[in-house]
Amino acid sequence: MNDNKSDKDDKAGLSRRGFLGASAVTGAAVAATALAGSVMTRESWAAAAKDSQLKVHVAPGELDEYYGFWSGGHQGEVRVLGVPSMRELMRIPVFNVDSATGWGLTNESKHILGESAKFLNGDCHHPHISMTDGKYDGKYLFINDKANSRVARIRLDIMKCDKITTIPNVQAIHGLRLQKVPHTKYVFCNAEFIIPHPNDGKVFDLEDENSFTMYNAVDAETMEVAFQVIVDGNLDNTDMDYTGRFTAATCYNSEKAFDLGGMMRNERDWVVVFDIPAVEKEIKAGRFITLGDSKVPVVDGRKKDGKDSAVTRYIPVPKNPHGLNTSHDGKYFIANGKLSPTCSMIAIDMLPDLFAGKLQDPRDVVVGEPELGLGPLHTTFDGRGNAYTTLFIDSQVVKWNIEEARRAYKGEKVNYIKQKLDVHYQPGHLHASLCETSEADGKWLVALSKFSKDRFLPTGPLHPENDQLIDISGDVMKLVHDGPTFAEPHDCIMARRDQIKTRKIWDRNDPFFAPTVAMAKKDGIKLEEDNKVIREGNKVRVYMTSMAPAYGLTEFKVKQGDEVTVVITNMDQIEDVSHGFVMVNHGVSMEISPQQTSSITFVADKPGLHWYYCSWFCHALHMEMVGRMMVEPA
Ligand code: RUQ
Ligand code: CUA
Ligand code: CA
Repeated sequence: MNDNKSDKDDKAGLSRRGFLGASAVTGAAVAATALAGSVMTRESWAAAAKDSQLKVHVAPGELDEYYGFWSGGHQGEVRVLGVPSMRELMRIPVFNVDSATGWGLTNESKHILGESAKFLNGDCHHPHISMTDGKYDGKYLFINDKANSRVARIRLDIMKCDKITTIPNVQAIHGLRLQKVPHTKYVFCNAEFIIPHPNDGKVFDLEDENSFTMYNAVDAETMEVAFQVIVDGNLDNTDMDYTGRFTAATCYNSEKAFDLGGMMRNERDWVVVFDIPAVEKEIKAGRFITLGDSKVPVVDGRKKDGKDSAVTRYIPVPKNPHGLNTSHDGKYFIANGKLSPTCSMIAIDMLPDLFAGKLQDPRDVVVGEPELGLGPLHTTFDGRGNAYTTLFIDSQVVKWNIEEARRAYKGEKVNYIKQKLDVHYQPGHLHASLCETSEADGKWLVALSKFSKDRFLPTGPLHPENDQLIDISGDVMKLVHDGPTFAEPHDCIMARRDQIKTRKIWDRNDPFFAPTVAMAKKDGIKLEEDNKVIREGNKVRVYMTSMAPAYGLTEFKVKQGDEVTVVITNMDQIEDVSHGFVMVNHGVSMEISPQQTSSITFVADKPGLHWYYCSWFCHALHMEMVGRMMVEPA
């Protein structure tokens, strides 16, 4: 133990030694201090967190217990971290362009991006892993793009994006969650903004009944849009239950306003609940429309003359609610009040009665509305009956007991608040290990703080965000790690490492590069052996292999103005021997990992000699892994 009392300790009127001494004798001392509601300083928490910090240290060569998948926000990618070390393991480009892997540059990635390759930006928020029976099955990870209204899928065996879908006739896909039970058949995604239909510039009025937004379901396997549901108001976040029947979404703009003042007018907005089998029934019965040239069935889920639709119910909750979280026990949809200090607990087992018209008032399904603090945004769970909610304005995570909050709502005198922990600062999402599955294990919690202010070395006007790791395995939360991150991990999830199974080298039959394999076949090329140039008019295809430290072709000749496609197949079988291909001064760069085929197309517009080189350090003679393109003048 540290025997030197620091200046800071004195200023804070605290003896770190004394504090640690007490907690060392019995952990209960820490609990008592925290539960008494005393505000703990940075120093005292640091001391209390000492033992937790030991758990965070993953020694060199050791592996983390959890995979963390972080949204890269408006940077457009997904990041893979190890938890609890918080070490960044990998980045998966999705809605961005990436010069290391060539995502957005290679033909394989452009094929996956399709139409949306024209966008160079994205804004992803919500990563979620496919499930079977309410548990992660490790197959796919899905993520939204708010900026260009898209949903992407990542194959977790190779950790590459393999499909991107643009949702038609909507603007800004925000909330995204998956069907949990019996398996992820649908990806549910919220289109946030209300727009006129058709949006052809003739009407700009949001009051019009032809102005609306839609709740969307994407088929997880085909990635085609399965259906859309028109809603009243707008849509923020969403989640699904553990029966496979209901999903719910928050709406902060029940006012259908177009400015800040208008969006805050109502004291209550609502949670809209969707009966998914009922939507499927409507479509089967032909009760749907289509919009524009989209063929996607659209079901109307709005109230008509005060009467509910067949597929939705609107449950009033205060005020501009944001996060929507299903408790891990499947009992509640929890709507986070944002402009109200409360969370609203909706009893999922009462929803069949609500849909059957057996309840007088939709508010009857609200069975708890705990007062938690200022700015509740998102809630997570530890599997032991506690919920944890971020308080954006208070800069805290509040731990509260779910069933006690329900009893308090009935009038019982019970203090459901267990602890408030300062985080730094202004937290948005928070996520506890496995909390969105039935296996919530209550070990780690990450609070994704939007501001870091004074927590790190200054980096100019633009600051990093701060993803803080909190140990929730004991009776009290302990902050154990500050994690600076670049713009902007809205959300993250954690899966046990045994739930993710990755390939070490590519399968030659992988669909990721199947279109390139098909092209080679047409050209009569054996990708694993041939080093050949095929010409078809001014289109030139250069096929070569690579094996450390050499390309199969160290020179090729083309004519100025030719459209050149370089196709490289990496014949190395050894794990980790990735090659690259860069054509100098041509904006050409890509990754070719062991047993992968990658291709990239460019115009040879400059006569002369142009070197190409390997960009991934693969061998002692990596620098020598080069070749020359010779371009004859036109
Ligand atoms: S939302 S900070 Cu984009 Cu996930 Cu709540
Ligand atoms: Cu191949 Cu470096
Ligand atoms: Ca509102």
